[in-house]
Amino acid sequence: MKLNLKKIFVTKMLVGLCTIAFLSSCVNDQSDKKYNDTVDIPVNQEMTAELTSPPFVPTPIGKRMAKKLIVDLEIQEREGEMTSGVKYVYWTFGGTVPGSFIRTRVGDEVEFHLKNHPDNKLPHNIDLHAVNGPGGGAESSFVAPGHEKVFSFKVLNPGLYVYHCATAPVGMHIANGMYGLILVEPEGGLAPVDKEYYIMQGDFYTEGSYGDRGLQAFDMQKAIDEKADYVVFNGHVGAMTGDNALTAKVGETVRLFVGNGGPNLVSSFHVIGEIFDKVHVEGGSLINDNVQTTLIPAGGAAIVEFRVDVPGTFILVDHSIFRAFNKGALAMLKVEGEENKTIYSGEIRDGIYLPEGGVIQSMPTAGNKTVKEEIKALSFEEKMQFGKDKYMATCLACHQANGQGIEGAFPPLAKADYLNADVNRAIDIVLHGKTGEITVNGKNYNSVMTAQALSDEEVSNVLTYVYNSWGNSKKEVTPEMVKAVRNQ
Ligand code: HEC
Ligand SMILES: [Cu+2]
Repeated sequence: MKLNLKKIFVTKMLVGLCTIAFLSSCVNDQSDKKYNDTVDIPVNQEMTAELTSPPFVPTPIGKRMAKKLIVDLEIQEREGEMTSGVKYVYWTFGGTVPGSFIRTRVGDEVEFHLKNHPDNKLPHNIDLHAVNGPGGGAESSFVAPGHEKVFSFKVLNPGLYVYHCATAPVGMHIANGMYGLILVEPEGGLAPVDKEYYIMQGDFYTEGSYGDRGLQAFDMQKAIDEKADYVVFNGHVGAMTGDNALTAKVGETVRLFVGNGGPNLVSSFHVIGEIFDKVHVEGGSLINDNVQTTLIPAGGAAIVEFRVDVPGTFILVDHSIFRAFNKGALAMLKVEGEENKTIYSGEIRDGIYLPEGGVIQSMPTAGNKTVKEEIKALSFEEKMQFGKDKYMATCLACHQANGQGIEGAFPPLAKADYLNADVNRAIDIVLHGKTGEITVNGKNYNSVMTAQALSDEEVSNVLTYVYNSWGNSKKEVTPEMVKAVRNQ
Protein backbone atom coordinates (compact mmCIF):
# COMPACT_ATOMS: atom_id res chain seq x y z
CA MET A 1 0.00 0.00 0.00
CA LYS A 2 2.60 2.46 1.07
CA LEU A 3 4.57 2.02 -2.09
CA ASN A 4 1.53 2.58 -4.27
CA LEU A 5 0.69 5.83 -2.57
CA LYS A 6 4.21 7.03 -3.22
CA LYS A 7 3.85 6.20 -6.90
CA ILE A 8 0.65 8.21 -7.21
CA PHE A 9 2.26 11.13 -5.47
CA VAL A 10 5.22 11.14 -7.86
CA THR A 11 2.95 10.98 -10.89
CA LYS A 12 0.91 13.92 -9.62
CA MET A 13 4.09 15.89 -9.07
CA LEU A 14 5.14 15.30 -12.65
CA VAL A 15 1.77 16.39 -14.04
CA GLY A 16 1.93 19.48 -11.91
CA LEU A 17 5.43 20.35 -13.10
CA CYS A 18 4.38 19.90 -16.69
CA THR A 19 1.45 22.25 -16.19
CA ILE A 20 3.72 24.90 -14.74
CA ALA A 21 6.12 24.34 -17.61
CA PHE A 22 3.31 24.70 -20.10
CA LEU A 23 1.99 27.90 -18.56
CA SER A 24 5.40 29.49 -18.61
CA SER A 25 5.71 28.35 -22.25
CA CYS A 26 8.85 26.35 -21.61
CA VAL A 27 7.48 23.57 -23.79
CA ASN A 28 9.03 25.28 -26.82
CA ASP A 29 12.11 23.51 -28.07
CA GLN A 30 15.74 24.27 -27.33
CA SER A 31 16.29 26.63 -30.27
CA ASP A 32 13.49 28.94 -29.15
CA LYS A 33 15.00 29.01 -25.71
CA LYS A 34 18.32 30.09 -27.19
CA TYR A 35 16.62 32.70 -29.33
CA ASN A 36 14.86 34.26 -26.35
CA ASP A 37 18.14 34.27 -24.50
CA THR A 38 19.90 36.28 -27.19
CA VAL A 39 17.04 38.79 -27.44
CA ASP A 40 17.32 39.35 -23.68
CA ILE A 41 21.10 39.72 -23.52
CA PRO A 42 21.65 43.15 -21.97
CA VAL A 43 24.13 45.62 -23.47
CA ASN A 44 25.85 48.23 -21.39
CA GLN A 45 28.87 50.01 -22.84
CA GLU A 46 29.36 51.33 -26.33
CA MET A 47 32.34 50.61 -28.60
CA THR A 48 33.41 51.23 -32.18
CA ALA A 49 33.82 48.08 -34.24
CA GLU A 50 37.26 47.27 -35.58
CA LEU A 51 36.95 46.78 -39.35
CA THR A 52 39.62 45.05 -41.44
CA SER A 53 40.48 44.67 -45.11
CA PRO A 54 40.81 41.17 -46.55
CA PRO A 55 42.56 38.79 -45.97
CA PHE A 56 42.66 39.98 -42.35
CA VAL A 57 40.02 39.77 -39.64
CA PRO A 58 39.48 41.82 -36.46
CA THR A 59 40.59 40.61 -33.02
CA PRO A 60 38.49 37.72 -31.67
CA ILE A 61 35.59 38.60 -29.37
CA GLY A 62 36.72 36.24 -26.61
CA LYS A 63 34.81 36.68 -23.38
CA ARG A 64 33.63 40.26 -23.92
CA MET A 65 30.08 41.16 -22.91
CA ALA A 66 27.46 42.25 -25.43
CA LYS A 67 27.76 45.93 -26.30
CA LYS A 68 26.33 48.66 -28.40
CA LEU A 69 28.65 48.34 -31.39
CA ILE A 70 29.13 51.25 -33.77
CA VAL A 71 29.96 50.18 -37.35
CA ASP A 72 31.18 52.94 -39.67
CA LEU A 73 31.28 51.74 -43.27
CA GLU A 74 32.01 53.95 -46.26
CA ILE A 75 31.03 53.02 -49.82
CA GLN A 76 33.67 53.86 -52.42
CA GLU A 77 33.48 53.46 -56.20
CA ARG A 78 37.07 53.15 -57.34
CA GLU A 79 39.27 51.84 -60.14
CA GLY A 80 41.42 48.80 -59.40
CA GLU A 81 43.40 46.13 -61.19
CA MET A 82 41.66 42.85 -62.07
CA THR A 83 44.89 41.35 -63.28
CA SER A 84 48.12 42.73 -64.70
CA GLY A 85 47.18 45.27 -67.41
CA VAL A 86 43.42 44.99 -66.85
CA LYS A 87 41.56 47.77 -65.02
CA TYR A 88 38.07 47.57 -63.54
CA VAL A 89 35.86 50.04 -61.66
CA TYR A 90 34.89 48.31 -58.43
CA TRP A 91 32.05 49.39 -56.15
CA THR A 92 33.14 48.64 -52.61
CA PHE A 93 32.17 48.62 -48.95
CA GLY A 94 35.21 50.22 -47.34
CA GLY A 95 37.48 50.41 -50.41
CA THR A 96 38.15 46.69 -50.88
CA VAL A 97 36.56 43.63 -52.47
CA PRO A 98 35.26 41.92 -50.42
CA GLY A 99 34.25 44.76 -48.10
CA SER A 100 35.51 45.31 -44.55
CA PHE A 101 35.13 42.33 -42.20
CA ILE A 102 32.71 43.01 -39.33
CA ARG A 103 33.07 40.96 -36.13
CA THR A 104 30.28 40.87 -33.53
CA ARG A 105 28.86 38.55 -30.88
CA VAL A 106 25.32 37.45 -30.11
CA GLY A 107 23.48 40.07 -28.10
CA ASP A 108 25.38 43.04 -29.56
CA GLU A 109 23.27 45.97 -30.65
CA VAL A 110 24.83 47.17 -33.86
CA GLU A 111 24.40 50.82 -34.77
CA PHE A 112 25.22 50.81 -38.46
CA HIS A 113 26.41 53.99 -40.17
CA LEU A 114 26.44 53.56 -43.96
CA LYS A 115 28.19 56.43 -45.73
CA ASN A 116 28.13 57.01 -49.49
CA HIS A 117 31.25 58.99 -50.47
CA PRO A 118 30.43 62.30 -52.25
CA ASP A 119 32.61 61.34 -55.25
CA ASN A 120 30.46 58.28 -55.95
CA LYS A 121 27.97 58.32 -58.80
CA LEU A 122 25.22 56.02 -57.53
CA PRO A 123 22.99 55.36 -54.54
CA HIS A 124 23.59 52.08 -52.66
CA ASN A 125 22.37 50.25 -49.57
CA ILE A 126 23.22 47.18 -47.51
CA ASP A 127 21.47 43.86 -46.86
CA LEU A 128 23.16 41.99 -44.01
CA HIS A 129 22.16 38.35 -43.78
CA ALA A 130 22.78 38.57 -40.01
CA VAL A 131 19.83 40.94 -39.58
CA ASN A 132 16.31 39.92 -38.58
CA GLY A 133 14.33 42.68 -40.31
CA PRO A 134 12.97 43.76 -43.71
CA GLY A 135 15.57 43.53 -46.47
CA GLY A 136 18.26 42.75 -43.90
CA GLY A 137 18.60 46.49 -43.45
CA ALA A 138 18.32 47.34 -47.14
CA GLU A 139 15.11 49.30 -46.75
CA SER A 140 16.53 51.54 -44.05
CA SER A 141 19.94 52.08 -45.53
CA PHE A 142 19.33 53.33 -49.11
CA VAL A 143 21.80 56.19 -49.31
CA ALA A 144 22.65 58.76 -52.03
CA PRO A 145 26.21 60.00 -52.72
CA GLY A 146 27.30 62.49 -50.05
CA HIS A 147 24.84 61.13 -47.48
CA GLU A 148 24.87 58.84 -44.43
CA LYS A 149 22.16 56.49 -43.18
CA VAL A 150 21.94 55.06 -39.67
CA PHE A 151 19.94 52.03 -38.54
CA SER A 152 20.40 49.53 -35.75
CA PHE A 153 19.77 45.86 -35.13
CA LYS A 154 20.31 43.30 -32.39
CA VAL A 155 22.45 40.34 -33.33
CA LEU A 156 20.49 37.19 -32.47
CA ASN A 157 21.92 34.21 -34.37
CA PRO A 158 25.55 33.13 -34.20
CA GLY A 159 27.25 32.29 -37.52
CA LEU A 160 29.12 33.70 -40.50
CA TYR A 161 26.95 35.85 -42.75
CA VAL A 162 27.25 37.60 -46.11
CA TYR A 163 26.33 41.24 -46.57
CA HIS A 164 25.81 42.85 -49.95
CA CYS A 165 24.32 45.84 -51.74
CA ALA A 166 20.71 45.35 -52.75
CA THR A 167 20.15 48.40 -54.92
CA ALA A 168 18.67 47.80 -58.38
CA PRO A 169 19.98 46.34 -60.58
CA VAL A 170 21.02 44.17 -57.63
CA GLY A 171 23.03 41.73 -59.74
CA MET A 172 25.13 44.55 -61.15
CA HIS A 173 25.95 46.02 -57.72
CA ILE A 174 27.04 42.61 -56.48
CA ALA A 175 28.93 41.83 -59.69
CA ASN A 176 30.94 45.03 -59.20
CA GLY A 177 32.17 43.84 -55.81
CA MET A 178 29.58 45.01 -53.27
CA TYR A 179 29.74 42.17 -50.75
CA GLY A 180 31.54 41.17 -47.57
CA LEU A 181 31.23 39.11 -44.37
CA ILE A 182 29.88 39.75 -40.89
CA LEU A 183 30.76 37.22 -38.19
CA VAL A 184 28.54 36.67 -35.16
CA GLU A 185 30.45 34.82 -32.45
CA PRO A 186 28.58 32.73 -29.87
CA GLU A 187 28.61 33.58 -26.16
CA GLY A 188 32.20 33.07 -24.97
CA GLY A 189 33.61 33.34 -28.51
CA LEU A 190 34.90 30.81 -31.03
CA ALA A 191 37.66 28.47 -29.83
CA PRO A 192 41.04 30.19 -30.18
CA VAL A 193 43.22 29.23 -33.19
CA ASP A 194 46.66 30.33 -34.40
CA LYS A 195 45.76 32.04 -37.69
CA GLU A 196 42.54 33.49 -39.05
CA TYR A 197 41.99 34.79 -42.58
CA TYR A 198 39.18 36.30 -44.65
CA ILE A 199 38.56 35.05 -48.19
CA MET A 200 35.64 35.69 -50.49
CA GLN A 201 34.98 34.41 -53.97
CA GLY A 202 33.27 36.44 -56.68
CA ASP A 203 32.59 36.15 -60.41
CA PHE A 204 33.19 39.07 -62.79
CA TYR A 205 31.88 39.87 -66.26
CA THR A 206 33.89 42.14 -68.56
CA GLU A 207 33.41 43.37 -72.10
CA GLY A 208 36.72 41.85 -73.18
CA SER A 209 37.81 38.28 -72.49
CA TYR A 210 40.11 37.14 -69.69
CA GLY A 211 43.33 39.15 -69.85
CA ASP A 212 42.22 41.67 -72.50
CA ARG A 213 44.07 44.85 -71.67
CA GLY A 214 42.80 48.25 -70.62
CA LEU A 215 39.81 49.46 -68.63
CA GLN A 216 37.11 46.80 -68.90
CA ALA A 217 33.45 47.71 -68.51
CA PHE A 218 30.88 45.45 -66.82
CA ASP A 219 29.01 43.27 -69.34
CA MET A 220 25.35 42.85 -68.38
CA GLN A 221 24.58 40.23 -71.01
CA LYS A 222 27.44 37.95 -69.94
CA ALA A 223 26.28 38.34 -66.32
CA ILE A 224 22.75 37.31 -67.27
CA ASP A 225 24.13 34.37 -69.24
CA GLU A 226 26.36 33.49 -66.24
CA LYS A 227 29.46 33.44 -68.46
CA ALA A 228 32.12 34.71 -66.11
CA ASP A 229 35.43 36.01 -67.47
CA TYR A 230 36.99 36.10 -64.01
CA VAL A 231 36.30 34.00 -60.94
CA VAL A 232 38.56 35.27 -58.17
CA PHE A 233 39.26 35.28 -54.46
CA ASN A 234 39.36 38.71 -52.83
CA GLY A 235 38.51 40.82 -55.86
CA HIS A 236 41.29 40.20 -58.33
CA VAL A 237 43.62 37.62 -59.83
CA GLY A 238 46.56 36.89 -57.55
CA ALA A 239 45.20 38.71 -54.48
CA MET A 240 46.76 35.99 -52.31
CA THR A 241 49.60 34.51 -54.36
CA GLY A 242 53.36 35.08 -54.40
CA ASP A 243 54.33 37.82 -51.93
CA ASN A 244 50.68 38.20 -50.91
CA ALA A 245 50.21 34.52 -50.04
CA LEU A 246 48.66 33.65 -46.70
CA THR A 247 51.18 32.24 -44.21
CA ALA A 248 51.27 29.77 -41.34
CA LYS A 249 53.77 27.61 -39.47
CA VAL A 250 53.81 23.85 -39.18
CA GLY A 251 51.66 22.74 -36.24
CA GLU A 252 49.40 25.79 -36.34
CA THR A 253 45.65 25.66 -36.69
CA VAL A 254 44.29 27.86 -39.47
CA ARG A 255 40.73 29.14 -39.60
CA LEU A 256 39.42 30.53 -42.87
CA PHE A 257 36.27 32.61 -43.00
CA VAL A 258 35.19 31.90 -46.56
CA GLY A 259 32.33 33.67 -48.27
CA ASN A 260 30.89 33.64 -51.74
CA GLY A 261 29.52 36.91 -53.08
CA GLY A 262 28.54 35.39 -56.43
CA PRO A 263 26.56 36.97 -58.07
CA ASN A 264 26.05 33.71 -59.96
CA LEU A 265 28.44 30.87 -59.28
CA VAL A 266 28.62 28.49 -56.33
CA SER A 267 32.06 27.61 -55.03
CA SER A 268 33.53 24.14 -54.54
CA PHE A 269 36.07 25.37 -52.02
CA HIS A 270 39.13 23.15 -51.64
CA VAL A 271 42.69 23.42 -50.36
CA ILE A 272 45.07 21.26 -52.38
CA GLY A 273 47.04 19.05 -49.98
CA GLU A 274 44.91 19.68 -46.88
CA ILE A 275 41.82 18.20 -45.31
CA PHE A 276 39.45 20.45 -43.37
CA ASP A 277 39.45 19.06 -39.83
CA LYS A 278 36.26 21.03 -39.21
CA VAL A 279 33.75 22.83 -41.39
CA HIS A 280 31.03 25.02 -39.92
CA VAL A 281 28.64 24.00 -42.68
CA GLU A 282 27.12 26.99 -44.50
CA GLY A 283 28.54 29.21 -41.75
CA GLY A 284 25.98 27.90 -39.24
CA SER A 285 26.16 25.80 -36.07
CA LEU A 286 26.47 22.37 -37.70
CA ILE A 287 30.05 21.12 -37.67
CA ASN A 288 31.24 18.52 -40.14
CA ASP A 289 34.59 16.77 -39.69
CA ASN A 290 37.19 15.60 -42.21
CA VAL A 291 35.98 17.36 -45.35
CA GLN A 292 37.87 17.57 -48.68
CA THR A 293 35.75 20.14 -50.53
CA THR A 294 32.95 22.25 -49.14
CA LEU A 295 30.21 23.80 -51.20
CA ILE A 296 29.61 27.48 -50.62
CA PRO A 297 26.48 28.86 -52.24
CA ALA A 298 26.30 32.31 -53.77
CA GLY A 299 25.30 34.54 -50.87
CA GLY A 300 26.59 31.99 -48.36
CA ALA A 301 29.67 31.24 -46.29
CA ALA A 302 31.58 28.55 -44.42
CA ILE A 303 34.16 28.51 -41.66
CA VAL A 304 36.87 25.93 -42.32
CA GLU A 305 39.59 24.91 -39.87
CA PHE A 306 42.63 22.73 -40.30
CA ARG A 307 45.96 22.06 -38.68
CA VAL A 308 48.92 22.34 -41.02
CA ASP A 309 51.20 19.36 -40.53
CA VAL A 310 53.99 19.78 -43.08
CA PRO A 311 55.69 22.71 -44.83
CA GLY A 312 54.95 23.69 -48.42
CA THR A 313 52.72 25.83 -50.57
CA PHE A 314 49.08 24.85 -50.35
CA ILE A 315 46.82 26.06 -53.15
CA LEU A 316 43.30 27.25 -52.39
CA VAL A 317 40.93 26.76 -55.32
CA ASP A 318 37.39 26.60 -56.52
CA HIS A 319 37.55 22.94 -57.57
CA SER A 320 35.43 23.73 -60.63
CA ILE A 321 38.95 23.64 -61.84
CA PHE A 322 39.01 25.71 -65.02
CA ARG A 323 38.00 28.61 -62.79
CA ALA A 324 41.15 28.08 -60.75
CA PHE A 325 43.69 27.77 -63.54
CA ASN A 326 42.02 29.86 -66.23
CA LYS A 327 39.85 32.44 -64.49
CA GLY A 328 41.79 33.33 -61.34
CA ALA A 329 40.13 31.37 -58.49
CA LEU A 330 43.46 30.43 -56.92
CA ALA A 331 45.20 31.54 -53.74
CA MET A 332 48.20 30.28 -51.79
CA LEU A 333 48.95 29.38 -48.18
CA LYS A 334 52.68 29.15 -47.51
CA VAL A 335 53.56 26.95 -44.56
CA GLU A 336 57.04 27.03 -43.04
CA GLY A 337 58.58 24.66 -40.56
CA GLU A 338 60.05 21.22 -40.00
CA GLU A 339 59.28 18.42 -42.41
CA ASN A 340 57.60 15.30 -41.12
CA LYS A 341 58.53 12.40 -43.39
CA THR A 342 55.96 10.13 -41.77
CA ILE A 343 53.08 12.40 -42.68
CA TYR A 344 54.51 13.20 -46.09
CA SER A 345 57.64 11.57 -47.49
CA GLY A 346 58.30 13.87 -50.40
CA GLU A 347 59.48 12.21 -53.61
CA ILE A 348 60.96 8.77 -53.03
CA ARG A 349 61.67 7.76 -56.60
CA ASP A 350 61.61 9.64 -59.89
CA GLY A 351 61.02 7.51 -62.94
CA ILE A 352 59.67 8.50 -66.30
CA TYR A 353 56.10 7.44 -66.96
CA LEU A 354 54.81 8.60 -70.30
CA PRO A 355 52.00 6.27 -71.36
CA GLU A 356 51.03 8.44 -74.29
CA GLY A 357 54.43 8.10 -75.88
CA GLY A 358 55.99 11.20 -74.44
CA VAL A 359 54.51 13.54 -76.98
CA ILE A 360 54.45 17.09 -75.67
CA GLN A 361 50.92 18.31 -75.35
CA SER A 362 50.25 21.62 -76.95
CA MET A 363 47.63 24.12 -75.96
CA PRO A 364 44.77 24.15 -78.45
CA THR A 365 45.10 27.26 -80.59
CA ALA A 366 42.25 29.31 -81.91
CA GLY A 367 43.07 28.09 -85.41
CA ASN A 368 42.29 30.60 -88.13
CA LYS A 369 38.79 31.30 -86.88
CA THR A 370 39.13 34.04 -84.32
CA VAL A 371 42.55 35.56 -84.69
CA LYS A 372 42.33 38.71 -82.62
CA GLU A 373 43.79 41.94 -83.73
CA GLU A 374 46.98 42.28 -81.79
CA ILE A 375 48.23 45.40 -80.07
CA LYS A 376 51.86 45.81 -81.08
CA ALA A 377 54.34 47.22 -78.63
CA LEU A 378 55.55 50.57 -79.97
CA SER A 379 58.54 51.08 -77.69
CA PHE A 380 60.95 48.97 -75.66
CA GLU A 381 59.14 50.05 -72.46
CA GLU A 382 55.83 48.88 -73.87
CA LYS A 383 57.41 45.63 -74.97
CA MET A 384 58.65 45.09 -71.42
CA GLN A 385 55.20 45.89 -70.00
CA PHE A 386 53.35 43.56 -72.39
CA GLY A 387 55.99 40.91 -71.83
CA LYS A 388 55.62 41.20 -68.07
CA ASP A 389 51.83 40.88 -68.31
CA LYS A 390 52.20 37.77 -70.45
CA TYR A 391 54.79 36.34 -68.06
CA MET A 392 52.48 36.90 -65.07
CA ALA A 393 49.58 35.29 -66.92
CA THR A 394 51.41 32.28 -68.41
CA CYS A 395 54.88 31.50 -67.09
CA LEU A 396 54.57 32.53 -63.43
CA ALA A 397 52.65 29.43 -62.37
CA CYS A 398 55.77 27.32 -62.98
CA HIS A 399 58.80 29.60 -63.16
CA GLN A 400 57.60 31.83 -60.24
CA ALA A 401 57.22 35.59 -59.90
CA ASN A 402 60.91 36.49 -60.00
CA GLY A 403 62.02 33.71 -62.33
CA GLN A 404 63.49 31.76 -59.44
CA GLY A 405 61.76 28.51 -60.43
CA ILE A 406 61.20 25.63 -58.02
CA GLU A 407 64.16 23.35 -57.41
CA GLY A 408 63.62 19.87 -58.75
CA ALA A 409 60.53 20.82 -60.74
CA PHE A 410 60.79 24.07 -62.71
CA PRO A 411 64.17 25.46 -63.76
CA PRO A 412 65.01 29.08 -62.94
CA LEU A 413 64.87 31.79 -65.59
CA ALA A 414 66.68 34.29 -63.35
CA LYS A 415 70.45 34.43 -64.02
CA ALA A 416 69.95 31.17 -65.90
CA ASP A 417 73.02 29.95 -67.78
CA TYR A 418 70.89 27.69 -69.98
CA LEU A 419 68.64 30.57 -71.03
CA ASN A 420 71.44 33.06 -71.62
CA ALA A 421 73.56 30.63 -73.66
CA ASP A 422 71.22 30.31 -76.63
CA VAL A 423 68.37 32.64 -77.56
CA ASN A 424 67.05 30.55 -80.45
CA ARG A 425 66.84 27.52 -78.19
CA ALA A 426 64.81 29.56 -75.68
CA ILE A 427 62.44 30.69 -78.46
CA ASP A 428 62.10 27.08 -79.59
CA ILE A 429 61.24 25.95 -76.03
CA VAL A 430 58.50 28.54 -75.66
CA LEU A 431 57.06 27.67 -79.09
CA HIS A 432 57.31 23.90 -78.95
CA GLY A 433 57.74 22.95 -75.28
CA LYS A 434 60.60 20.95 -73.80
CA THR A 435 61.15 17.54 -72.32
CA GLY A 436 64.22 15.53 -71.39
CA GLU A 437 67.08 16.16 -69.04
CA ILE A 438 68.66 19.61 -68.92
CA THR A 439 71.08 21.26 -66.52
CA VAL A 440 70.37 24.82 -65.39
CA ASN A 441 72.83 26.56 -63.05
CA GLY A 442 74.33 23.23 -62.08
CA LYS A 443 71.05 21.55 -61.18
CA ASN A 444 69.36 18.83 -63.21
CA TYR A 445 65.76 18.98 -64.40
CA ASN A 446 63.93 16.20 -66.15
CA SER A 447 60.39 17.26 -66.64
CA VAL A 448 57.92 18.50 -69.22
CA MET A 449 57.15 22.04 -70.30
CA THR A 450 54.08 22.23 -72.52
CA ALA A 451 54.17 24.24 -75.76
CA GLN A 452 52.80 27.73 -75.18
CA ALA A 453 50.17 28.89 -77.65
CA LEU A 454 51.57 32.39 -78.15
CA SER A 455 51.89 34.58 -81.24
CA ASP A 456 55.29 35.72 -82.57
CA GLU A 457 54.66 39.13 -81.05
CA GLU A 458 53.81 37.63 -77.64
CA VAL A 459 56.85 35.33 -77.59
CA SER A 460 59.10 38.26 -78.49
CA ASN A 461 57.57 40.36 -75.69
CA VAL A 462 57.72 37.70 -73.00
CA LEU A 463 61.29 36.61 -73.80
CA THR A 464 62.48 40.22 -74.05
CA TYR A 465 61.02 40.72 -70.58
CA VAL A 466 62.74 37.58 -69.28
CA TYR A 467 66.12 38.49 -70.85
CA ASN A 468 65.94 42.03 -69.43
CA SER A 469 64.99 41.01 -65.89
CA TRP A 470 66.58 39.33 -62.87
CA GLY A 471 70.25 39.68 -63.91
CA ASN A 472 69.90 38.10 -67.38
CA SER A 473 71.87 39.03 -70.51
CA LYS A 474 69.60 41.89 -71.77
CA LYS A 475 68.91 40.55 -75.25
CA GLU A 476 65.97 41.90 -77.23
CA VAL A 477 63.94 39.24 -79.02
CA THR A 478 62.12 40.47 -82.14
CA PRO A 479 59.02 38.94 -83.75
CA GLU A 480 61.19 38.24 -86.81
CA MET A 481 63.54 36.07 -84.73
CA VAL A 482 60.55 34.12 -83.43
CA LYS A 483 59.16 33.73 -86.93
CA ALA A 484 62.48 32.35 -88.17
CA VAL A 485 62.52 29.68 -85.44
CA ARG A 486 58.86 28.86 -86.05
CA ASN A 487 59.53 28.27 -89.75
CA GLN A 488 62.52 26.01 -89.22
C1 HEC B 1 53.44 24.18 -66.83
C2 HEC B 1 54.71 24.70 -66.34
C3 HEC B 1 55.49 25.64 -67.23
C4 HEC B 1 55.05 26.80 -67.82
C5 HEC B 1 53.65 27.39 -67.79
C6 HEC B 1 56.19 27.35 -68.50
N1 HEC B 1 57.28 26.56 -68.33
FE1 HEC B 1 59.15 26.88 -69.06
N2 HEC B 1 59.77 25.11 -68.32
C7 HEC B 1 59.00 24.25 -67.57
C8 HEC B 1 59.77 23.05 -67.32
C9 HEC B 1 59.27 21.85 -66.50
C10 HEC B 1 61.01 23.20 -67.95
C11 HEC B 1 62.12 22.17 -67.99
C12 HEC B 1 61.81 21.12 -69.04
C13 HEC B 1 62.74 19.94 -69.01
O1 HEC B 1 63.05 19.47 -67.92
O2 HEC B 1 63.13 19.51 -70.08
C14 HEC B 1 60.98 24.52 -68.56
C15 HEC B 1 62.05 25.08 -69.26
C16 HEC B 1 62.07 26.36 -69.76
C17 HEC B 1 63.22 27.00 -70.34
C18 HEC B 1 64.60 26.40 -70.51
C19 HEC B 1 65.26 26.21 -69.17
C20 HEC B 1 65.74 27.49 -68.51
O3 HEC B 1 65.62 27.58 -67.27
O4 HEC B 1 66.22 28.40 -69.18
C21 HEC B 1 62.83 28.27 -70.71
C22 HEC B 1 63.67 29.32 -71.38
C23 HEC B 1 61.43 28.40 -70.36
N3 HEC B 1 61.00 27.24 -69.77
C24 HEC B 1 60.69 29.54 -70.57
C25 HEC B 1 59.34 29.65 -70.31
C26 HEC B 1 58.55 30.82 -70.61
C27 HEC B 1 59.06 32.13 -71.19
C28 HEC B 1 57.26 30.53 -70.25
C29 HEC B 1 56.01 31.40 -70.42
C30 HEC B 1 55.72 31.86 -71.76
C31 HEC B 1 57.27 29.19 -69.71
N4 HEC B 1 58.55 28.69 -69.76
C32 HEC B 1 56.15 28.54 -69.21
C33 HEC B 1 57.71 24.46 -67.15
C34 HEC B 1 56.90 25.50 -67.56
CU1 LIG C 1 25.38 49.27 -54.58
